[in-house]
Amino acid sequence: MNQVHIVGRGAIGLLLANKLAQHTQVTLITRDDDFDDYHLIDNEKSHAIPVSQTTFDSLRSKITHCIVPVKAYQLSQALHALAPHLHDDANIILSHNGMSDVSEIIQSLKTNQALYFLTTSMGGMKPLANTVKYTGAGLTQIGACNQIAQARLPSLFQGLIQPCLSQAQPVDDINEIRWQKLCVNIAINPLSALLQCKNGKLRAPAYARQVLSLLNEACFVAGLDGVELKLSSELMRAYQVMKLTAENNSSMAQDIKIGRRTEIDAICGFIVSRANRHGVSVPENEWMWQQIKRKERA
Ligand code: KPL
Repeated sequence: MNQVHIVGRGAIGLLLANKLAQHTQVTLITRDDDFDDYHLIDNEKSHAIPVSQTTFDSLRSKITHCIVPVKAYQLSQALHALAPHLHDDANIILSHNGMSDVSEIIQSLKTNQALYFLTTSMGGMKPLANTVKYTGAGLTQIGACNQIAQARLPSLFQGLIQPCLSQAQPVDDINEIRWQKLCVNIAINPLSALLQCKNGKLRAPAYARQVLSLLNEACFVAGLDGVELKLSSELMRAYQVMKLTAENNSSMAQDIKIGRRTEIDAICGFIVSRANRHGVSVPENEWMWQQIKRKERA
């Protein structure tokens, strides 16, 4: 696998760029070329991430492998800009918190363009626009979203992901994995953003009722959507992530702190919209969604 493009310069994009650059030529596609270099801080030590950079306007050749780690609400704009530059056989890897509807994206692809989704619990935060701080290792999972991706997943995994990411695995059912990650984000992100606290603080009994109600509603809605999630397993997963990332500020806590739009629409907002579709109510997710929207507006 000799070249990978990554859209944007978000925390996850830069963490992946740093890992993939060990074996692959990595090019970031950014809106402007403000920065000459990108850095990663790990354990107080900083090094340059060996990547090159381009903009959509300056792209000259077709892209064969592209990672799109942009927020759910930026996805359709990013894919629109990307589409004319994609090779007819391109592999496209999405990665973001929350849920997005991939069926529309799949319909817009050419017959041989493969779509994957990657989720990771690697931790990163950006102290500066061109710098990511590595805040913890975590599992990365990748799965296919369309049939052509299903067929190519083993070779993509062996050629691109496995050599660079030690804690990574290909998965058969990425939809179920996305729901599991959604539950983790529902339990941690909005509460930590409202309280402006580190993830570990949410393990306190004071927040147990809210975490339980949020996840109970999410598991119920998942069931209505045909995805069987056990409340006990999702609670265990969420509390384990709170423990593993105890010293981290969630991405939503950081977004609220610096006045940036959050991913709440694709997290609690997604549960509310699916619940509405099924004619059931999810008051805890609805409340959380509205609280974060209010904070965003403020
Ligand atoms: O995905 C995360 C995020 O911050 O967005 C978690 C898993 C909650 C880690 O902080």
